[in-house]
Amino acid sequence: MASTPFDPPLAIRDPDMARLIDDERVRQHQKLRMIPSENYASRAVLEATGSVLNNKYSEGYAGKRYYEGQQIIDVVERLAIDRVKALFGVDHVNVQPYSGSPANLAVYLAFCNPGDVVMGMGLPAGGHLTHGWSVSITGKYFRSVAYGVRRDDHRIDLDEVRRLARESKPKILWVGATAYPRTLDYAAFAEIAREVGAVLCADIAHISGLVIGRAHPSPVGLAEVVTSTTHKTFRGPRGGMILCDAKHASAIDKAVFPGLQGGPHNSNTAAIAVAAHEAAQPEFGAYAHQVVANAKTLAEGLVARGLSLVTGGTDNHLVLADLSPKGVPGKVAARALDRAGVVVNYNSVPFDTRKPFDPSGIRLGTPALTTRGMREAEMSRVAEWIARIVDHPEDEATIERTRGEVAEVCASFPAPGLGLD
Ligand code: DSN
Repeated sequence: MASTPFDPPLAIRDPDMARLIDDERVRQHQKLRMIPSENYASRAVLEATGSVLNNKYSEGYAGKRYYEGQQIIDVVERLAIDRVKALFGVDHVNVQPYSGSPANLAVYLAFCNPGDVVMGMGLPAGGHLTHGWSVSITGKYFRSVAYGVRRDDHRIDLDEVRRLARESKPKILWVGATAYPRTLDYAAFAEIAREVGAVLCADIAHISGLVIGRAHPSPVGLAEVVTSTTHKTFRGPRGGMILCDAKHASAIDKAVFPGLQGGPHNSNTAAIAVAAHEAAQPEFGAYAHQVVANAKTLAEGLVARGLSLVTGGTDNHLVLADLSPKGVPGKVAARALDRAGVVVNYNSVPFDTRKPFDPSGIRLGTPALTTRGMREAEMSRVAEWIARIVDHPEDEATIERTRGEVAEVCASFPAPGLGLD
């Protein structure tokens, strides 16, 4: 076949970028990636993400597009929708949101006018920016009311949620979090939303894979709208999706396009379909349960070594450690851990007295390590390494020794999708 000037592979066409991508591939292989919102997408998901579907514009929805040439794309998008519908047992799915924040913005656009009251978990308590936090557009364009967690046990205070909802009558009530290590009580939230006439929206970005695998209760049937990213425990491409009851289908679709976005990212749509196909396999349920079992073992190991955990442990995929009793700022610990080969993020803890950019905690998750096949035995070692570094964040010999032990374990657990196994 005749070649064109565009045919050479990346390594020839742009060696600098090829090298950077290779470096990142090696980093992802050699380190323990414990940021709870990250994972490893499979080779099949990555192939679809980097496919020629990238080249097609498809504004609109299957069967009703504004551009011709949709013979294949319509089938791709319908397949993604049907697979996600079957996974969650929902009436309607939109797979076009570019990620979680646009998915959530579309929900506001579907149900609210500027200035309306909305309610969500406050960022310092573990909520997401887009649930109405002040610095986000969702806190600037709407009158946002934040609920939090109890001071004594750091669990969601449902009495406070009910009281605030009765007082403020929000249009939307969000249930969902990015740094909350416990099971969410969707039935209780649904009761509150019903009483005050709010649309209950569950943001399951972090836990969608756990919901599919039945390692966390599903909000479907209780929340009228469910949003999620597709790259966390779902293990798909960077993207977003909105699930809803039939009665909201048209409002949600109109809000995503033409309300908020232009053409969907078709290669991501295809990769969502691939991830949904993978999540429908029986082994995905085992994965989801192992994510939680690993997080519990990690939490127990950290507590046994003197770390203080928000809520004392975990029911899901993440652990939030408050390092203030140790006298070590979260950022200092996170940087030392990264040098030792354990990648976490520093994070505020409830009622934190430090600033968000220099907070008291670190947030750890098990989705990526579990994808690599690590289990309880490895989690006990990980707990030992984390506690060791937190106790000696400036001891070069300790960091060096830990880095060697981490690298040895990583070498035995090849990560999917990297092409290094
Ligand atoms: N969802 C956030 C996280 O938890 O990392 C990013 O927005």
